[in-house]
Amino acid sequence: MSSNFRAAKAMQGEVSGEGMRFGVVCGRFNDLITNRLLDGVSNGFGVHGVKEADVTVVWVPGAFEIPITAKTMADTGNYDAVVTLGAVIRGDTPHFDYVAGECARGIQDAQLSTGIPIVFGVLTTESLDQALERSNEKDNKGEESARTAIEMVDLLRKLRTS
Ligand code: INI
Repeated sequence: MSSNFRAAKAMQGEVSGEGMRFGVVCGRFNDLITNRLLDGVSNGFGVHGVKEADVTVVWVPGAFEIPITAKTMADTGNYDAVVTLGAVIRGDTPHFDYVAGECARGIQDAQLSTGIPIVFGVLTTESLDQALERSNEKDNKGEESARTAIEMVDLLRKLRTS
């Protein structure tokens, strides 16, 4: 008989952020975009029950500085998850690939080494227009990142206690 894993015991996180504590690391480079991403995070957290008092926002010069800052926040034990926000735009720099690549790698390393979810809310785009399209009121990577952070906190709690 074939198995049906749709019917098997399944787990996923709920998007209910009441009582959760978050760090947000925000890059100042391209702050036109990162402020819009931060607005998205505010909406996402607000809609899902996260209190302003439970969120700490830290600004850093650019995307390259995000991983060490996110890791430092995660290491404190004061946050259930960290959301990172940045905007790396290819047109701005010949070293786009280094900045974007090292930022992504550093964030993944940090979440794996700390065991705290660190969400990749860093836009890597070809143009300012593409970054604007992904940081507006309808489509906002910051809002999506806030939801992802809440869901991952809940999922990892469930997995660790199951
Ligand atoms: N930082 C960004 O966040 N986005 C960029 O597009 C960018 N560009 O284009 O260079 C950028 N550079 C700065 C970098 O993140 C560091 O702050 C800097 O190199 C100092 O370490």
